[in-house]
Amino acid sequence: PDLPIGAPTRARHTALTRSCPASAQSPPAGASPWPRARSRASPLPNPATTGATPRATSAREVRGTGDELHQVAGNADATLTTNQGAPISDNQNSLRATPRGPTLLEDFVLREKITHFDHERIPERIVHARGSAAHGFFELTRSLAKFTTAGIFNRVGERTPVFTRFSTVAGGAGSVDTPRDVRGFAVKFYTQEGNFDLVGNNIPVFFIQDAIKFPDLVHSVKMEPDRAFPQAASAHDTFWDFISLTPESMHMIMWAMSDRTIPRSLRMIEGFGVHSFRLLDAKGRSTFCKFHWRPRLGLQSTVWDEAVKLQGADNDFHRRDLFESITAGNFPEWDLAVQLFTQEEAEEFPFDHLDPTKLIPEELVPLTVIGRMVLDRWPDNFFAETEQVAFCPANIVPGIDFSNDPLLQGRLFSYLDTQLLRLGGPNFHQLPINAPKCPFANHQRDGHMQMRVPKGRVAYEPSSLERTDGRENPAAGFRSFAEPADDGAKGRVRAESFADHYSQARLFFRSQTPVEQSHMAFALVFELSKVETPHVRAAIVGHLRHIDPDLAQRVADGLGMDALPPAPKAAAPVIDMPPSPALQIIGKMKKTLEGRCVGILVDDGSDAAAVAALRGAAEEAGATVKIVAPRIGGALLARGKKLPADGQLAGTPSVVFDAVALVLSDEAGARLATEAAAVDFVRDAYGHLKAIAVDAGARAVLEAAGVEPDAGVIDAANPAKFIKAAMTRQWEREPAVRTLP
Ligand code: HDE
Repeated sequence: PDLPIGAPTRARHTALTRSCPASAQSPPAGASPWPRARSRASPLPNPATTGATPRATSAREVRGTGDELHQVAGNADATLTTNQGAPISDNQNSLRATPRGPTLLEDFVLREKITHFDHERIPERIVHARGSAAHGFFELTRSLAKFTTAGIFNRVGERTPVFTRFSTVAGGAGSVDTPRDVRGFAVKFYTQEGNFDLVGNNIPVFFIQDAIKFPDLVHSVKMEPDRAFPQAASAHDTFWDFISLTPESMHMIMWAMSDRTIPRSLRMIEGFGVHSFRLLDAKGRSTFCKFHWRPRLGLQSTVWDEAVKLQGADNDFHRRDLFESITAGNFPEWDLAVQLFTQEEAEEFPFDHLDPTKLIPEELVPLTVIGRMVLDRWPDNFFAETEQVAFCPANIVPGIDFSNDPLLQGRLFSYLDTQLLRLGGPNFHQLPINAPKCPFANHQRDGHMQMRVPKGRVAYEPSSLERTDGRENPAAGFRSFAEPADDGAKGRVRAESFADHYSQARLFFRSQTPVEQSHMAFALVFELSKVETPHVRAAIVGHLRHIDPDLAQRVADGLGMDALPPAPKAAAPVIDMPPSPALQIIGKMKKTLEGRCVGILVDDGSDAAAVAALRGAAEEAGATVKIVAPRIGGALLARGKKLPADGQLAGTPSVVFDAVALVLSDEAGARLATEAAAVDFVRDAYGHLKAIAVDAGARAVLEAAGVEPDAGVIDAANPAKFIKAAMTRQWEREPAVRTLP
């Protein structure tokens, strides 16, 4: 009710606070309208917990020393306390001088809660800020005992716990999951001899040859500093300007412009350790090693238009996909394979394996599968685990060693350095997600956020006073490879063997299928069309001439150039290597629906038997099926029951599926033919080269979408044919839906 100014204060107070549950305890008639601080001594009921009998001691029970502090699983019976353990009586109202008076500084409960909240964010990673992670294990299936003393590569059948984080590189932590970008693929193995971090990417090469260029590369790809856009995109002037002046990036650019950078799922990407590492045997002999992760679900990517539309449909598409598959028990799995080679073999390669812009074709050094990784547990808490995990290429175990790759050498410094800032001090290794799962002991002490309470007077070694935290162990401790020193002179130099920037770019391009080649040309035209500076576009096309003249011409035509720009001088002759089909995606796609998702669009009157048959066939083939309907409550099927929907049509476009089916009555078909979301559902599925099953009623939507039925558009009455088509993309359809350069 409207209250006249100057109305009795009691009435005003009651009216203004009527909706506040705690103040519903209006003072008894005749009592002072102002409850005194004293009256707060008895706890005010929290509407959410009224009725529950708090066990006042339980919060105290979980407190103790050491590790119990980390055990904070939900305890519904616990009394809410401050961080100092003081029980809290009222979590709804701050302490006020009078009910409508100022809040008191004295309110330590309020101040502690707000202070903690104010500090909830830590700096995000400068690169790879957006990531999703999961727990799992690595199981060794083939021993490398001949080459390395590392325990995890010796004991066949042993399962080592892992934590794996996938990430995009350029965007911030809150950016989207599906930009064109490299994906990080970082695995922390909690081995019995310490943590081994394999901090890789989904691309086996990198943009630059020397770590000193990394800040420049990253500054160029990040949003431009004066305007703060574009976020999470390489399609802008500064990136391509830097690239045009950095010919060593050309091989990586070919990968970045391929569909590898627009993956369908994190479960369907490969991972690479990129650099050469060394394996060391008991005698200290070294074998070079490259690490590869191979997804058991096969490789699969989206098409560009689909990746763009996914950004609108679901910012968290990859995170949700990983979460849903793991929580449903469909655990993603990768094989770990190695390429092993000797120094002598390396000397015969037509490139320098220490140059991180080069890969070793599988056809030259075959892959040997040595184990598998299964991700079977989603983290309990995003911040505590996925955000606070700190990977570092320098985390290595006895039996493995670094090579002299200058990019790797720089990385060995960078990660710990950045993590000291990001995680606030030198004790972040004590966080549960980072701590080794084997015993660890040394005399490092103190520092911000020290969680341990070391005992005794000795914090040094050697000591004759008392034996405390550990002694060195020459027999089992980490040893570096006794590499003979090169007799060259010290200097800021780039080895001559790093001079060839185009041959492997050519190898990659020429190893692709024609479809993949045209996607690369398309991506280059798209990205360069976003570049406003003509000389930058011209410079890139100039580089492409060394890689493949036909590619250069197609991109130049796509950009509307009148003539091919001049090619820059190449620092080394470009050589032709035999094509490596292992570098394709299409060649590595698995014809399967396992791990994929099929969407079935239904409405009232859809035929129950047809829906059941399609669903059964898709599930039989290993797919997840989701029902889409105009209303989330579902649809009343003909000759069936009400079928609840998993997604509402407007919020569940076909981009989130691998294949779609439409089962509609004639009336629903006619109605949905005028519904943009339904028409787009079909048009996009068609444009993104997906299999589409339709029944008679749904044909109206097909027509409204202007879709020309082809081999991938299948009668819903034939689920087996639909499933077969759904196991791949309809590549032959592509020329009908878009012009590719
Ligand atoms: Fe990283 N990189 N990087 N990088 N990198 C980081 O470390 C860096 C490189 C990779 O999920 C940072 O903790 C330098 C190659 C992954 O937490 C930082 C150079 C490869 C992740 C850093 C490289 C990677 C990072 C940022 C050039 C593939 C995310 C936050 C010498 C083999 C790990 C952090 C996660 C993260 C530095 C190049 C992979 C700044 C200096 C090559 C997967 O330290």
